[in-house]
Amino acid sequence: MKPSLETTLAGVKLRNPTILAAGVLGTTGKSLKRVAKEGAGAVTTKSLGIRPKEGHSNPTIMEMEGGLINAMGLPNPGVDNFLDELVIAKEGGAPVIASIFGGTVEEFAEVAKKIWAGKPDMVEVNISCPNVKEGMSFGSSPELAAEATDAVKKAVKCPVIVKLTPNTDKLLLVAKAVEDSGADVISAINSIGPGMVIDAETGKPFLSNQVGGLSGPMIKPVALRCVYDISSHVEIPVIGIGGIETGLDAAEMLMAGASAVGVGTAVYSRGIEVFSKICEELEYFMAAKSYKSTKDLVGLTRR
Ligand code: RRO
Repeated sequence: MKPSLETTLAGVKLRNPTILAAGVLGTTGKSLKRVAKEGAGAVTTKSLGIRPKEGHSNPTIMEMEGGLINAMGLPNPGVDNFLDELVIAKEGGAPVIASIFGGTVEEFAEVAKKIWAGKPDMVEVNISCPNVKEGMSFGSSPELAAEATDAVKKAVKCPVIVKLTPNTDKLLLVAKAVEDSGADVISAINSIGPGMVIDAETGKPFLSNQVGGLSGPMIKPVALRCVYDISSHVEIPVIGIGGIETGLDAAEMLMAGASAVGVGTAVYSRGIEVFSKICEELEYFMAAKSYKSTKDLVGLTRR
């Protein structure tokens, strides 16, 4: 019998554990629908704020050995302009996760209230953007993280995911604080940084923002460690993100303690087919090792 890839996150059923991570192909309903049709278990929008934002000027992203560095600066159409996009995204048939961002607790609450009108399946609270000042302060303060979580929980009626940053020494305090404030799921990690790339020709930083966040295979060991630590510390499920490109990467992340995996940078390296490829490879690995369900893998490293 084929192994089962189904997974459930806070009552939301996913046909497989791959999730389009926030920030990639997530600014239109059409692209989200396409990713869902390509086989992703769920799709996440680009983080949406209270008003439209252009983001930083180019260059905002650079390919490097082992992944990417980015400082997009939260370019997004604004929550009000995204409600129609959500309708289209849902036509893809996979659960839609709306990622939201706020500069203050009140703004988080306001964006959450607005996005709830579009009935996303889940809301992800981005308290971890390394490229805007406010992003980092929420993600590295247990108190602020708890307040943002609580505000969003009160504004929506669907499960709430909180996305954590690895760029803090308070990771586990933040994880516990958001769980205690009612978060249903934790996702980890956002990009690592800030990092800098210098152009030797000019002697200047490559990115217009000077610094940015690292993603892709180069951050996988950090992501695995964070997911292992977080899932050992809290009861709620974790979505593991960071360097997942193959079925084996996904298996390792599940073993570290994740219940599902986010895929972002690998869309650039393996194409939009990456979701079905990961599932095929994961299924092959599980069959070869006689694992019947993804549940058999979750947290295996700790058992
Ligand atoms: O838009 C960005 O610069 C960005 C965001 Br909001 C985020 O959460 N993580 C990231 O690497 N870039």
